[in-house]
Amino acid sequence: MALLKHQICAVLLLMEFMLLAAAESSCPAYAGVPGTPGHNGSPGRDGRDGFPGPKGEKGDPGVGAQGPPGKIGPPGLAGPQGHKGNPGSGTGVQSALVTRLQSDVKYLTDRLAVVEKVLGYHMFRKAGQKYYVSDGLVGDFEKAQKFCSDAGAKIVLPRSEDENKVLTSMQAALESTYVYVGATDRKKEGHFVDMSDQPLTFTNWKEKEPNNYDGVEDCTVIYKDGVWNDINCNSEWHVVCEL
Ligand code: MFU
Ligand code: CA
Repeated sequence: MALLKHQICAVLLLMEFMLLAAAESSCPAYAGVPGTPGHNGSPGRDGRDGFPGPKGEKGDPGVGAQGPPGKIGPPGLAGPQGHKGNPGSGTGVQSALVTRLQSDVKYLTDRLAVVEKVLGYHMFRKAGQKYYVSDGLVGDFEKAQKFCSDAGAKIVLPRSEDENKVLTSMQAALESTYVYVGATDRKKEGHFVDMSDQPLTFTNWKEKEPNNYDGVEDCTVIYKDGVWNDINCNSEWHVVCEL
């Protein structure tokens, strides 16, 4: 009897299980009361990078610090011979340096004074270490001499082919037929000297000149093409001085 009771119970249990399984799969059932929402999950992983954006506007010029200085340039041409130095006091390198600087400052100060004087003229040209200047004055040789000496200068006298070329270019700019040159033979006919009575170290006489035409030509002029002619000292020509 007890065994039968056990068997019946087992069958009943099996049937209940089967009914429950069938109901769950096919019968509408009451959903029940919703539970409370769960907690937020932890943040997901970072997404991948997006596509590049559009190009921005051009920026303003920078105001950063200046770059480093460039490489040192090639050496310049040799300058003119320096002035005689001051006697040294013999107290070593510093004293020699001061002496050298004093001499350099004097040289530069003197050159600057010349350049500033040159700037006062309407026209000027550099001819080696000299400057040729003109204010467009026209006059006889006496007037030319006075104009130049009043300026602390001398009537122009080219001492080389290069200087002669500089004067020729200046003459073209002045639009003059002749320009007086500082050479005369007033003291000794046929013997041309400079304004300090020294013999000429460079001349550029035109062919058959100087000819002392009519026996009255003791002064010198330069033509537009750069050649020289002796002429009388009373004619009025353009005046150029050298500093
Ligand atoms: C030449 C020059 C003179 C002058 C005369 C008119 O002589 O040497 O200086 O210019 O011409 C023939
Ligand atoms: Ca002549």
